[in-house]
Amino acid sequence: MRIFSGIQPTGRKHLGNYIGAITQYVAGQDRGEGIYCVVDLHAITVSYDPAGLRTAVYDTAALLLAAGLDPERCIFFRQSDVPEHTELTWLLSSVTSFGDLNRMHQFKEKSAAQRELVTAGLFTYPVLMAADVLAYRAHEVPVGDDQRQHVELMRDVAERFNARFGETLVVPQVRIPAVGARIMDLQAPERKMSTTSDSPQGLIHVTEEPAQIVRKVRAAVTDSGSEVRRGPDKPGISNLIEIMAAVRGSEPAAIEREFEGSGYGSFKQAVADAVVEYLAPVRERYGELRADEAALERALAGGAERARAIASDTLADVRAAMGVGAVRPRG
Ligand code: AQP
Repeated sequence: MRIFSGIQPTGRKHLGNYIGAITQYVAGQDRGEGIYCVVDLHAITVSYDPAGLRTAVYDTAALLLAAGLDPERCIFFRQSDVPEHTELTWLLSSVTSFGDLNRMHQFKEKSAAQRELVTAGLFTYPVLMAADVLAYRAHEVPVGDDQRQHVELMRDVAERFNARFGETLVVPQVRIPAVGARIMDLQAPERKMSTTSDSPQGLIHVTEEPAQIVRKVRAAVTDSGSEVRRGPDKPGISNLIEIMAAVRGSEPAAIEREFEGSGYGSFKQAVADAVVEYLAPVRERYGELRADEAALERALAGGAERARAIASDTLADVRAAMGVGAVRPRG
């Protein structure tokens, strides 16, 4: 079983990224061959600062290592160090439907939010994401719920490629966690917790100070009732129940039973304490790992070399199947 996922080096990672994606990456190391990358080429599709991008790659790399990725037990690298991703993007763009790209929710949301240039790169972002995964012939893609549509698209791309050029690529399955697939903003629980959100009080960073975490959870928006239960009329409390279940490794129904009759105040305090405890070891390790950029660079470079060996093989098959380039001598 080969598992692949990528994460953007944008800003500080939040609790949604951690629960929805990062914990799945770490668990993937025990279930199969995990291949994970920091997708710096995705990050350049919106306005960004070049110097800040390098720093953000180190921030994200240190966070993933602190969370438990082990370069000895998985392949962990920086996307731009493996140029096969970009070549494969171009080749796959010839089997990607313009109409499908035009229906991507993320493009619609991000292009609407862009104050300056809406780039072609933002539009073709899902093709690069398809190339990331298909280059490794991965079987499974662990992501949060917001990435479901992009994985559907890459499955279509792989199927269309195989139908047109012969069986070459693996059609991957999406893997979305049963609990915590879509952690919502604490201040606006009808929308997902998001890096680019304009409500800093609505998101918890993985490396945030414990006192800040407590303050934000206690200030989370809830409804006027007092019962700790899920419901469409209770998006704020439902979100806190989901967070509590995810950090405890339990089920939302079990959380509802445990906190029946306890009231919002004490429930929020319990959630805050649980989140602080959950993130504390990561925050501590992050501080140590982030301080040594040379070690981070070595880890990423070693991973890129191993990744490239796999991706270049796939690319050679893709080129051959498409009739692109010189005929390959049979080895
Ligand atoms: N709120 C969320 N709940 C659960 N999972 C989430 N993910 C993102 N938000 C939530 C999952 O995190 C992984 C990495 O996402 P990314 O590479 O897109 O990183 P990002 O851009 O920093 O994440 P955001 O917050 O999604 O940013 P914007 O502001 O761009 O919307 C993915 O697997 C994603 O599903």
